[in-house]
Amino acid sequence: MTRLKTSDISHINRSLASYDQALIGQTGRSMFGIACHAAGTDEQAARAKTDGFTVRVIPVTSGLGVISRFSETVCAILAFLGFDASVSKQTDVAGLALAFEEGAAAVMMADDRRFVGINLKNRTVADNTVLTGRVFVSALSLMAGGLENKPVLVMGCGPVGESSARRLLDLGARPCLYDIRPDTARALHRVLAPLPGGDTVRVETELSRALSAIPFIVEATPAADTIPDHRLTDQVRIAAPGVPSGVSHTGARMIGARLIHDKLELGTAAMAVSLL
Ligand code: 2YG
Repeated sequence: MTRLKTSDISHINRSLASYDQALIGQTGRSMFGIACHAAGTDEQAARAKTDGFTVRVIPVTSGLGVISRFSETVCAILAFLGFDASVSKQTDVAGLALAFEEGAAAVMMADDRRFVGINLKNRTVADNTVLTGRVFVSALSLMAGGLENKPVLVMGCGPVGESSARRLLDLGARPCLYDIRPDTARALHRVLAPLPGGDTVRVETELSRALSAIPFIVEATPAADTIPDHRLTDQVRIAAPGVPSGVSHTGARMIGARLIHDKLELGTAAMAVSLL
């Protein structure tokens, strides 16, 4: 799993409003709306619940330690979405205890292994990896006008790719699994095959063939520039939860609104909505 750098996230706070507008243009729905689509909840009902839903973001110093601006950025995303969010004055155990003592509705925190939200009342755990896959597939579906019966290429068959493929099956799409390690793609195929729609799941070992045949792509790898610019046809639509982006800067300029990529926003929004 990729560890974010401060430089990955330092722009987020000041660009939330413009990113939200861009998403509305691309998908017809805001960050909050896409998160509701991923959670399968009604947007109006969810909005009503955010008021007074206090979320405490707790910096965690374990392992490789705090990422400067991480907690503040998570907090800014939550506040932008209408949650009553703040960064805890205390880190780690003290911060968690304080959240309970102050009656917070939920906490959000990340160590080197997991980034989670936890609803302190009903014990729901929102996992960033799982919800990032789900929310980017929702965004792709909204951008594409639905993915029912359509083949969708999933690049990267790790935890985000798996969550993406599961959501694709929920939406009636036909996941085509690719991983740089074919055995990883085959292992995911074995996991998905017994699920409803699992019989439509395919494994692709030749990336260039897949990219020339399938215009809908979920790029969930931790590598940069995995999709060569010359593969970016005017039919392609890409949701790219992988960090760094699998589409180059040149490629992103070429396909413009047909690419959705961010490093923290949509996943955090999906976590927050799933805690309501
Ligand atoms: O509290 C802190 O500042 C640090 N303990 C945060 C460490 C986060 C490590 N994890 C990552 O950087 C990413 N897995 C977060 C999610 C990226 C978006 N999918």
